[in-house]
Amino acid sequence: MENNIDLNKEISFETFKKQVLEDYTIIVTSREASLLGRREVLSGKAKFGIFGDGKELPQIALAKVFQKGDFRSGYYRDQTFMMAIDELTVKQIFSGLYANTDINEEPMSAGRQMGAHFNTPLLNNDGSWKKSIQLKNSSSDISCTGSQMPRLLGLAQASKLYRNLDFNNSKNFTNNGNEIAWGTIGNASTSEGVFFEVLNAAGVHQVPMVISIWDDNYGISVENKDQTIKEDISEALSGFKRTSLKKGFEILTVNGWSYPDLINTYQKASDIARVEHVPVIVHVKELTQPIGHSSSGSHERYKSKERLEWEKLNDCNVKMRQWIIDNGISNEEELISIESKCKDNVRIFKREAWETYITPILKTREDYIKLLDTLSRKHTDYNLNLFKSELSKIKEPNKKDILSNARKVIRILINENSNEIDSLKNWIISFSNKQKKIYNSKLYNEYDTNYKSVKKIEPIYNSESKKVDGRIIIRNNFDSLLSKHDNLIIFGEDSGKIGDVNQGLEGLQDIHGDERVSDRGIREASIIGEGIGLALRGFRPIAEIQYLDYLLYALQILSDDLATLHYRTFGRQIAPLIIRTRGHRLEGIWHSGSPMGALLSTLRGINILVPRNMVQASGMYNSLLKCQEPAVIIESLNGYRLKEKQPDNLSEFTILIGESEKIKNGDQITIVSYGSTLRLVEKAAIELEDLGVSCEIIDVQCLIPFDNSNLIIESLKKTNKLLIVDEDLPGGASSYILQKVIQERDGFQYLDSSPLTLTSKAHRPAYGTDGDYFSKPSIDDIIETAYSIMNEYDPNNYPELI
Ligand SMILES: Cc1ncc(C[n+]2csc(CCOP(=O)(O)OP(=O)(O)O)c2C)c(N)n1
Ligand SMILES: [Mg+2]
Repeated sequence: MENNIDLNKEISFETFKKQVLEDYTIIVTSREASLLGRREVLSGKAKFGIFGDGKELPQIALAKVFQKGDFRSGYYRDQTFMMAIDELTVKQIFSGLYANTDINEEPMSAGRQMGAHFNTPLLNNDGSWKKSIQLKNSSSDISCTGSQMPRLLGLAQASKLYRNLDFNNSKNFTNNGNEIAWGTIGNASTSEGVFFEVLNAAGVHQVPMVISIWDDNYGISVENKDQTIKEDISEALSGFKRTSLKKGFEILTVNGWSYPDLINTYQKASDIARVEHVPVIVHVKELTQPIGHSSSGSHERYKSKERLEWEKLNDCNVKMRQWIIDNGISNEEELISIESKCKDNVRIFKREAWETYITPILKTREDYIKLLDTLSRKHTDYNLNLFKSELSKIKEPNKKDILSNARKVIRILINENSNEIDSLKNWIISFSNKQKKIYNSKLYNEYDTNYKSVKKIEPIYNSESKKVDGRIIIRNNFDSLLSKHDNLIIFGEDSGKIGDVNQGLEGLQDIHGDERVSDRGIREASIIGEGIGLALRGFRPIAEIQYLDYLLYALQILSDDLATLHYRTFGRQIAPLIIRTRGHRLEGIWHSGSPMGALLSTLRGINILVPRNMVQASGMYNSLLKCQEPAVIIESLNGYRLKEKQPDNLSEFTILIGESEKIKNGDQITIVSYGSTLRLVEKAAIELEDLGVSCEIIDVQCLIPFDNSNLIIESLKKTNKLLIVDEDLPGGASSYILQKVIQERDGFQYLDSSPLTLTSKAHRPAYGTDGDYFSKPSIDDIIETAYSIMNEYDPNNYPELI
């Protein structure tokens, strides 16, 4: 249904008519899919449905100007657009609704996302990048309203940068930066903070971004009068509008039911953004929701009779139909025939999607029931037929119904032994393992491009290497990295002109240019979004968040978007964004946090690296730039002025991501730590030796991935005692480490005494030296806690200290 036409070319009436009727076919098909989709939910075949009804027509107009190389960052209403650019079929809409887990049938997420969350593949099957310049691209939708905006900024920013930057394979992603990033957002979602944050940034940077606001006057039940100042988002945004003297947005408004106006408006928006790199807002008004917000409720509950009547009359599909007839393009008879064909087609594809979905499940049930029958014949004392009849009478079974039935049978037969029971157990294990691949895989990169592909290269020192401040090492390493990787760009608050607040980028803007090392406004969420979008378009961005404490502003986007991206696209998209920040030991409530537990519980899907010094940190950047992985690196704030030897092979030497490092040998107690507290542990260990305690110190370096070569377990086999020290809250990252060691790696068996964690207090750290001493673990605390473990184990030789 490719519907690109050259809107400036004179065409014959027949060609025009053909185009119009093709467009009409798409909107009618799309509407019918919405109507039948909703019915599938109400009849229980699907769990939840949200559709693009009432927004069909503007999406046809948008699709006409959407070119290869362009990107969409939108939301759940865009099914008509996806159909119009040939990236979504009716069968796929229904496969999504049923949560078919076959990626070939449900290419958006292999059943992981609810329907109507769209994307196009950006990676080939081997994990290599597709040439997005040859494709019509969509970044992957998420449900959180407004969260498509931050990444939209990066998608647009990439075009801006590509106008001036050229690198090895940049032609795979761009044609001189002429690509537009197209955003779509609902009227109510413009109330979200990130919407305004991104708008401001896009206006400042003048990037080729076109944001369509689908305005149906509602956000579920809440009307514009309760959502938006002046009840009108384009009016509210008038201060963002460009003038003859000042740069800003072009703001266009159009009614969503007017086919010719929509086509003209989108042509205009496209020209302005593509050629001039001016961002554009298209406020599409007077849209409707013919079947309400979603399948979870009816809009008759909150819309007045008059509004419902108005929506019927102003339905964009109805108006398009009227326009076709009024302008003599077609007639009633021809349109009825088109509509009837569309309905038939949707019904056929719906049925096909259902058959494709349910057939393998029915086959699984059949296989299982055969095993159950054999089991029944063997164990006649048990009424296993009951299980069979219960399962057989389910008309549309889920995999859960089958597996749960089988697991219950095993429990019933707990006191029996037979080959038949063994067969059923094997079947359960094999079926469950298959499901792991389907539901629990691809949280992290599993392609050959992942961190495991990076070989260890040791730092090389020569005899003349002098010790310098850590920040010099990291700066020189960044300098070398920028020369080596021409698609590397670094940006953040104060990162450009002064080279970051700790001068780890000092002077690098002068050397590498203000496009590659640059300042950004104070807007953490959209700094991260910018990084995500740039990473999707071939750049290797390092997005800098000034302090770890301020990562919280970006945590929602990191968690909802970046962390889920690879998983939710079943490995078809990845954003190898590196987030650089610094944290741990400064002073005060908002400058010394170490909320690692918060990160660990919200950022699964992103690597979390915690270097103790700048050589180690540099090695991590070097490794990450050799592979395709999203990661957060938290540099130690008090590490910039520590003296270290600078390696000769800057940008080359690597750290094996996920490997811990043994810092000191010992045989009585294992102390595990990372980051700034690691140095305290090293100091404490010297005094502990004087007290007769021999400590083995392990720096985990990476929290995700974690201790891949099991250094901690190896150490426990020797010491049989464990202390974990960090400056997160009690129950934070130290408990994560404990769970990994004790439960996941089965470390319990090697312990002779209770494992302990030593953390900061539960409150944010108080200010000043004493605030720190009484809030966070000190050397004294570490000595006493490690010693207490020895005291518990052997009180005769280690008498109580305090
Ligand atoms: C952050 C967040 N808050 C709330 C919701 C629940 N929610 C889903 S859609 C929606 C309304 C969105 O309205 P609008 O932006 O106008 O889009 P429409 O559905 O009308 O096209 C809400 C509140 C959500 N998904 N995400
Ligand atoms: Mg709305």
